[in-house]
Amino acid sequence: MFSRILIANRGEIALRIIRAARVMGVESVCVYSKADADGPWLQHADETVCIGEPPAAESYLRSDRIISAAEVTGAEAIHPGYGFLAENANFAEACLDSGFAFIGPSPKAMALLGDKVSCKNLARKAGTPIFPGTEDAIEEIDEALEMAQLIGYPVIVKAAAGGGGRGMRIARNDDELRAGVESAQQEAEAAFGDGRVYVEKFLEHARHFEIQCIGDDHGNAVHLFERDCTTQRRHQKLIEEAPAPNVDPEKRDEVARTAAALIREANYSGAATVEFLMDGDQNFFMLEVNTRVQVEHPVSELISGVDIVGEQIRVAAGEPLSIKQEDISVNGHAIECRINAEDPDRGFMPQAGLIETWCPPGGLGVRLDSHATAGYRIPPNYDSMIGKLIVHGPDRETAIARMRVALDEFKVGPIKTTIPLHRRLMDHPSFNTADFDIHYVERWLEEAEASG
Ligand code: MV4
Repeated sequence: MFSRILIANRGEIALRIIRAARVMGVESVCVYSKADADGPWLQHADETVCIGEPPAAESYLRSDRIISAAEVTGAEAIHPGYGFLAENANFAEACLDSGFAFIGPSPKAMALLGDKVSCKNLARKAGTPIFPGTEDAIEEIDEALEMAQLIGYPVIVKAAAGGGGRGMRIARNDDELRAGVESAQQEAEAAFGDGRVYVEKFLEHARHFEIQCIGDDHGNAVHLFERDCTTQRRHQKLIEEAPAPNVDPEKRDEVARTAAALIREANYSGAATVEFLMDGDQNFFMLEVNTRVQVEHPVSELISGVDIVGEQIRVAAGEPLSIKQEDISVNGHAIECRINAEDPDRGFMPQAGLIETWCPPGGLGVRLDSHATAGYRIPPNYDSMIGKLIVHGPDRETAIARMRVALDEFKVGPIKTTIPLHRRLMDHPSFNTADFDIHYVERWLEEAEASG
């Protein structure tokens, strides 16, 4: 095992990684920007190194400075967290070239799964269900038109290098498809320096479903069941839960097995999430694979009992996974609310500034993953998420009841947060019956806006 790792991230995930490392007897080095000099998580690190100015491009995205910090502090491995450099195969490669372990997949596996065209082809081989569509990037517009003829409209044009909703175009007829391929190619070229796009069937009303997987360097890959992430707004998840409500257990198990098979096929080491859409008949279609630890990993930890960040560190050190598939089962139900410093009444405008009141909730089955404290000043430079409130209970109803109480106890001010919005979502009929799709929050917020 490593004696020291470097954390190339900030905020709640930096704290989560410090805690997982310390539990394993591993020391942490945190790099930070000038905007984060007073970051409360730095108090828990064994050593800290300032790596630059507040803009991420001058600090958390500077792989050269991060690697220098690892060299001067004697770290043996680098954990990228999520966001920033976490899914940058060049960064993973640079870490390895400088003699550090990368706490994540090999650059090769990252690139293979990060490219949506090669990922989809690997999924086809592994038996992971995918949307019908083109097998390769479009070279001639006729390839897109012929595929649309075959699978029927609507179709969606996606960038091979895209993700998280960027570089997509929906087309409902040939004219829209011609225009969509052209503009998606241009946007992808400008955004990613890679203009390759492909076409697949577009699903209108879907639920967002994802399988948590972990692999090691010994050919093992397990899944920790699924999460439902349907409650989202503008590609930003608001609530995640596990297991997914109202899904036939046989269907869940089958898709989970195919997701683990995909990870195994990629010789993948580390944590990965295979994302799917689910239609009204419980058919699954893979969207993409995330090659990092995700924000919402705690719900999977609570239902499975597995320390996902701990396993990431373990497998990066070359050890086998500490768990076998047959030993993992679902225990109860977990729900996570992302607490963002945003004002839902003003278009979710990010709220920087001093937190004066911070009264966190507690009690049976309540977990708060947050770096915030009373007296913490939220810098304006980064993501607005200031914490995650996660509850666990024997069933979904109990978990919702515990979340309502925890949200009622949770007092933050004068900064505006998404806590009151989450409290209202806990009473939303569609959330309670899990009779929802990826657009229900946006429809609900528009209705609320229209009726004042
Ligand atoms: C889709 C889709 C419908 N059909 N693909 C959006 C983000 C990216 N991960 C993939 N996305 C979608 N891909 C097909 N074939 C609808 C979306 C989508 C979406 C997916 C997950 C969560 C929220 C979403 C919001 C709008 C569109």
